Amino acid sequence: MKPIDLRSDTLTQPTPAMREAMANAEVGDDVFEEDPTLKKLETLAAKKIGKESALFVPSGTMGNLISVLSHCQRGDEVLLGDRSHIFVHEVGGMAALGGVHPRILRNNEDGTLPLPLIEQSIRQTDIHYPLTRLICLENTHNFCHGTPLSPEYMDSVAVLAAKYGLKIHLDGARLFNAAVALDVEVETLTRQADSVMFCLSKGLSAPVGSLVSGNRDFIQRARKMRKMVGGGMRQAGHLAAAGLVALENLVERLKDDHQNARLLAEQLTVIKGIELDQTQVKTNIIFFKLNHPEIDGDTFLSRLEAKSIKILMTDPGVFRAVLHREVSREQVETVAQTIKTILAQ
Ligand code: TLP
Repeated sequence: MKPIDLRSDTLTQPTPAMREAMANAEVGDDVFEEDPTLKKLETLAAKKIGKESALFVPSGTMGNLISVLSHCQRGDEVLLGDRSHIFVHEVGGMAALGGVHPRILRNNEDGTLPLPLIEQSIRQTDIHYPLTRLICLENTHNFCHGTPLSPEYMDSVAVLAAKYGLKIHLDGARLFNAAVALDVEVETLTRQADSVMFCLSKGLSAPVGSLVSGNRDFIQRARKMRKMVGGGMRQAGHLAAAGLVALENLVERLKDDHQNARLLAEQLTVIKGIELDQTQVKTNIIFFKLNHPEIDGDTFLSRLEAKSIKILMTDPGVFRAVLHREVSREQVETVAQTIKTILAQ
């Protein structure tokens, strides 16, 4: 039996339409900028994000890295959240590979960075200090319950950035989840940022790839950085073909994942031994704590696995479940029922 896999939306398999589009894609060598399908995807992405230009990259991690490297010089400082993916989950790439200095600000529970904290963290001109260059935001904020950041919040960060001459990079791995959840145009969440990364390979179900967008100059620098870190691809149009299907056909359905996440949260909240704040569930990601006198985190995971259900333990006793295209409403019911049975033992 195929497991119900809630570890991540990255586990989504390509749809039949994607497989067909990939097989039949017209391709060329993208380092020579001669792949027509890739160009089509980059043009569509730039249009959707509301920027001049876009660049296809193999992963979100690479997209964030080359964005930071394209904005910053060695020794520059970047302001970012202590729960941001770039800080926690990207192997310290900006420091290791770019000599860029991360300055960590404590995230609010909703994924925002407090505005006064941002302002007081911006360096004065002083011979002892690095230069503050960039603010990184994340929307939706994965490890802050998948919360979408509002256009109003993004606007207020942009006002600060403009006041101090800073750039903004948006890690929008799940940007389309944010737009769908808030029922706003994507552009209302990207107009504030100088660069935006979003992923095709999460809820949008494409097998590989992310896009970085920004103005023409920025994308020219990013293209060179991508080559430097080994991300210049050849007949990548085969991958882009799946991305086109994702952007054209799979955005609207993200609301089904959000509905399923709410349903799962509703059903888990009432189970004894689970601590979950339903009001925090706004997109496709749920976090909950296990508080059971006899069952610890590892036992819980292995009992779930024995029933063909997979979730992720992100900290001892803390779990993340991510809803996606391959988890149906019926399977949500099965997951909740199984958890109830395990914890009743
Ligand atoms: N997130 C993955 C894991 O790395 C944790 C997941 O399962 O959620 N930004 C954000 C906000 C992300 O959530 C991720 C992936 C990335 C960037 C990196 O994307 P990839 O995996 O394509 O490098």
